[in-house]
Amino acid sequence: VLARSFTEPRPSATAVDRARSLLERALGASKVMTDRAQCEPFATDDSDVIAPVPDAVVLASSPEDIARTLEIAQATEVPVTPRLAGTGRTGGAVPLAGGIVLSMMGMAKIKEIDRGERIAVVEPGIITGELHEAVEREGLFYPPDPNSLKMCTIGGNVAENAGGPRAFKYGVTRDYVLGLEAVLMGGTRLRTGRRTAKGVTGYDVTALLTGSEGTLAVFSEATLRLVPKPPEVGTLLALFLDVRAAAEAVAAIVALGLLPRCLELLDRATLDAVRDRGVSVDERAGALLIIEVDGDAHACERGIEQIGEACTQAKALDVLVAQDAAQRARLWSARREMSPAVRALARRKISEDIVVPRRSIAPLLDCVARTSEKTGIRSLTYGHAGDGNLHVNFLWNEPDEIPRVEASIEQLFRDVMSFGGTLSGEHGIGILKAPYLGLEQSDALIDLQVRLKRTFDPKNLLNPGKIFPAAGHRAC
Ligand code: LAC
Ligand code: ZN
Repeated sequence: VLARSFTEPRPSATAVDRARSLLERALGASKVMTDRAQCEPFATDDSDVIAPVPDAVVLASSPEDIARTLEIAQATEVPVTPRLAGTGRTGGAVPLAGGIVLSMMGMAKIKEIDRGERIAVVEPGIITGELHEAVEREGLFYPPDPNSLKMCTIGGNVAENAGGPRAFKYGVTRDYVLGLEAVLMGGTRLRTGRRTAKGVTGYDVTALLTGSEGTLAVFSEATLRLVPKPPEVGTLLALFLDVRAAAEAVAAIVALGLLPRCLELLDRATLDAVRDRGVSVDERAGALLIIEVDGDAHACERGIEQIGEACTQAKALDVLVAQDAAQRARLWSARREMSPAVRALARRKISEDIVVPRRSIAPLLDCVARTSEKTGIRSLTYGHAGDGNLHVNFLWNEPDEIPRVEASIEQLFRDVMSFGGTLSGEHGIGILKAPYLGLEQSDALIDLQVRLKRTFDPKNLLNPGKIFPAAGHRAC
C-alpha cells in the first residue's frame, strides 16, 4: 500500500488471448507462463513501483525465442517489457501496461573470452559478478561494478548503462560495450558495433541502445571490452568532521590529478545508520571517504601516500590504510552494510542517483538538508563522490507522506539543475524520473528522442511508459 502504482493503457482481452496462444504454439508451453500467481513476481522490481501483473511471462532461451516473442507482440499489439534480474531502481523492468514480460534470465552463458583481443562475448542473463570472476581467472578485468553485482546481469547493466564505485577510474557500462546482437520489435535480428579495438562505421547504434532502458530493442548477446587485471589494490578510509571537509578532500584529490579507482562518500546520517548496525566508526566522524587505488605495487604505494597526504591536508580526523585483504574487506564493510542499514531506518525509501560537478557536492548537500527541514522528510546521502554522483535517499513510513516525498524529490532535482548537474548518473529514468525529464532536457531534445523511439517501435509496444513524460500516467 505504501508503494506507488502507475499504469499505462492495457491490451484488450482478445489481444491477450491471441498473444498467449500464439506464444504457446511458437515457443512451447514450458516457456510461456500465464498463471496469475506465477506471473505476479514480474509486476515489480527493486524500485518498489507496483505495475499490473503481466498477462504472460516468456522465458526465452535463445535469440529465436526473443524474435518470435517480439513478432507476436507486434502482430497482436500486446505490449512487451524485457526483463532480467529486476534489480533496477527506477522501474525499468516493470510492465506498466501488463501484457508480456520477456525474461532472458535463461540465457546466461559466457560464449567466449578472447585473451589476445581482450573481449568477452556473453549472453544477457550472465550475472555481472560471475563475469568478473571468469575474466579475472584469465588475468583480465571487467570494471563496471554496480553494488548489486551478485544479482544483477550484464543485459540489465547494458539496458540501464549501469555504473558503480569503480566508474570513477574506469567509466560505466557503455565504455565497455563494443557490440550487441539486438532484436527489434517485430522480430528483426541485427548486430551492431564491432569486436575490434577501433571502429567508426556508421552511427554508433551500440551506444544508443546501451542505456535505452529496454525501450528500443532487446539484447540477445553483448561483446564487451576487457582490460588487464590490475595486479594490486590498496584501500584507504578517511574520516572527516563533516561532509564539507570530505568534499574538499575529494576536490583536492581530483585537482592533484590522482586517479583512485573508487572515491566513495558517506554522510553523517549514513554513518549513524551504519553505526546502528553495529559497525564501529569513530564517534567524531561526520563523514567518511572510502578510497581505493589499483595498479602495480609501486603505483599503489605512491597513490596511497599522495591521497593520504591530500586527506590530511583537508583536515581528515584519521586516515586508515588496509594492510591486507581481510582488513580491506573490513574497510568495505561500512559501504556494504549501507543498503540494509538504510532500509532498516524506515518502511520506504527512494534512492536517487543525481550527479553534480564535484565542486558543488557540499553546496548540494546543504540544499538537501534545507529541503528535509522544510518538508519533514528524512534524507541521507552516500555515493560515488569522485564522479559527483550521489545517492540522496529519502525515507518515509506512511502513504500520507508521499506528497512531501514528491516535493522533496522535485526540489532536489531543481537544485541539481541549478548546479549544472544531471538527473541520473547510473539508475536511469525509468518511470520514477520520467515526470522530471523536462527539468533537464529541452522539448526539442525530448521530441527527437520520442521520434527515434517511434522509428524503432512505431506502435509504442516495447516497454511503454518509460523515460518520457506522458500526461496522466502518474497516480500515487
Ligand atoms: C549504490 C547503488 C544504489 O551505489 O547504486 O549502492
Ligand atoms: Zn551507485
